[in-house]
Amino acid sequence: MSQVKIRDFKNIVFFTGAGMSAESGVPTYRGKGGIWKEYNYEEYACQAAFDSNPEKVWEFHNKRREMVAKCAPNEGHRLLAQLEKELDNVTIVTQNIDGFHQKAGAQKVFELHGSLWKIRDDKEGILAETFDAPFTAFKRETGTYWRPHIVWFGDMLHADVVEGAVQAIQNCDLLVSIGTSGVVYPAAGFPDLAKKNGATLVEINPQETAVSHLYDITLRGPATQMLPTLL
Ligand code: BV8
Repeated sequence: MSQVKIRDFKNIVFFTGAGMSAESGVPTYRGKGGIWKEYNYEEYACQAAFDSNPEKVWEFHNKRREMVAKCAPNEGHRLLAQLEKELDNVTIVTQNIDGFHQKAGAQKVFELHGSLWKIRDDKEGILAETFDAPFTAFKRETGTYWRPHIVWFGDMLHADVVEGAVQAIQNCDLLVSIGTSGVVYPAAGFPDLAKKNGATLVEINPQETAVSHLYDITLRGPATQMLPTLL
């Protein structure tokens, strides 16, 4: 049982990574079967690749749309959404792009790395959302292309999202990190902001991570089993 109980805290942030959706069947990035083990992001998931071969980049992202569309939020996503409804101040800051927190009913979600379901036309400056899987109308009549609204390596994170996420993290008294390897910056540095402001930090991950030393409590197990021990 965990000696930390969520209801003993007032301002709670759940900081999630790909491990949050592992039990939904969505592959993680760096573990066994990880996405970046199978695909070189420089060929399929970065601005330069998109500029030189948008069709190839869309083929990769449509594979991911179809694969995620076959999966569903798990017990862990549902529990976080329920806690957000029940408690006064719960915020979810996610590195995930699958939209499963929202699909499970969560409202206050900051998507640090964008969304698989959002698209944008940088030339026209427009943002849209489509759950088509696959999304085939990526070449626009204007001759421009819809781009996945995803923060790729080398992209700046979206300032408004970072501002909201950092504000919640700096004001929290409990940060629970779930399913992240803590290697991608600037996101990986965010939990330290909470620590510097005196928050209690809990890490839920079956494995030791690059940032485990930051955490007051580490729960070594899968999210759906470890989260209930915090109730
Ligand atoms: C930036 C998009 C400023 C979504 C991703 C050189 C050139 C350019 C940049 C850099 C550079 N060197 C360093 C950088 C910065 C770079 C970076 O940090 N690189 C790292 C790898 C060294 N960061 C950036 O580029 C960021 N932008 O810095 O802008 C800038 C600009 C120009 C030049 C310099 C700086 C943008 C980062 C965003 C990258 N986008 N993907 C997509 O395509 O899918 S990366 C990818 O990593 C995802 O976004 C993912 O969210 C993120 C983090 O991964 P995790 O979520 O932690 O997943 P992972 O698989 O790693 O771990 C899963 C964990 O779950 C494991 O620990 C496992 O044990 C655990 N687990 C498994 N099962 C369970 C579980 N846990 C609980 N329960 C379970 N059941």
